[in-house]
Amino acid sequence: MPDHENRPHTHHAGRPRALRLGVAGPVGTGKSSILAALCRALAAELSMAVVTNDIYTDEDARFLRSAGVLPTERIRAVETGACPHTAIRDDVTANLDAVEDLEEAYGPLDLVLVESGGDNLTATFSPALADAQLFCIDVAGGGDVARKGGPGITGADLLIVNKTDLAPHVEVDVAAMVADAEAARDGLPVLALSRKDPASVAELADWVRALLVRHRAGVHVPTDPGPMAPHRHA
Ligand SMILES: Nc1nc2c(ncn2[C@@H]2O[C@H](COP(=O)(O)OP(=O)(O)O)[C@@H](O)[C@H]2O)c(=O)[nH]1
Ligand SMILES: [Mg+2]
Repeated sequence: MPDHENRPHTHHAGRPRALRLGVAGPVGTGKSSILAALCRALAAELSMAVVTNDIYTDEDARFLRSAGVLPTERIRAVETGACPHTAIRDDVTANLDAVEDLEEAYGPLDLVLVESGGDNLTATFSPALADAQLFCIDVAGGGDVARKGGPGITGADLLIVNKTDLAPHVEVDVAAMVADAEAARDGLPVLALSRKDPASVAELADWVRALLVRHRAGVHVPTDPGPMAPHRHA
């Protein structure tokens, strides 16, 4: 068993450690934008930090720092090399170190957001890293994406169908896409989101608030959406 699976869930004096919320999904579906929106919505009431994962660069961290949504030092980049899913799933050590460094430096924190260096539909977070995870797809990827399945779509704590403002331009029926997603998820929630639709952003922030309440009460159980399909690295 890898060492990280034995790490304790550390607690700051009587207070549960920060909720670690992963945001996964294919490249370009809007993960960084979701992190920015959550920081904007919640940073006034919660002590937050962010960890980004990129294959070759710290592009996502720089985007978030320049968005000015959190003090820049609370945004850390993990450069994953190779397949980004490795660092969020198979060996999460670098990410756990980044999260723990942030908690050490700025704790107690309420919420740490971890953005995956999204590669495809199959990458999800290990429960050793994320207490809960969002999986993000977007209407621009096509109305059929929700039917393509994969562990993120079927098992993430929340599935986001993002960029609904673009639906008319790409001829996607959002309601049908959400219905397909719900059919694939056996009762787990689906949220149609656009950063241009403040009500949907507020709904997302409320979902995170409710999750945090459950985390603090010790009743949230991290679940594993399941492993990715077997594959090989050249
Ligand atoms: N129209 C629209 N564009 C969005 C929305 N969210 C993100 N985008 C755009 O989608 C692109 C990719 O977003 P980003 O957050 O970097 O995706 P990531 O690769 O998943 O982190 C950027 O050009 C964003 O401006 C949205 O709700 N509506
Ligand atoms: Mg990003």
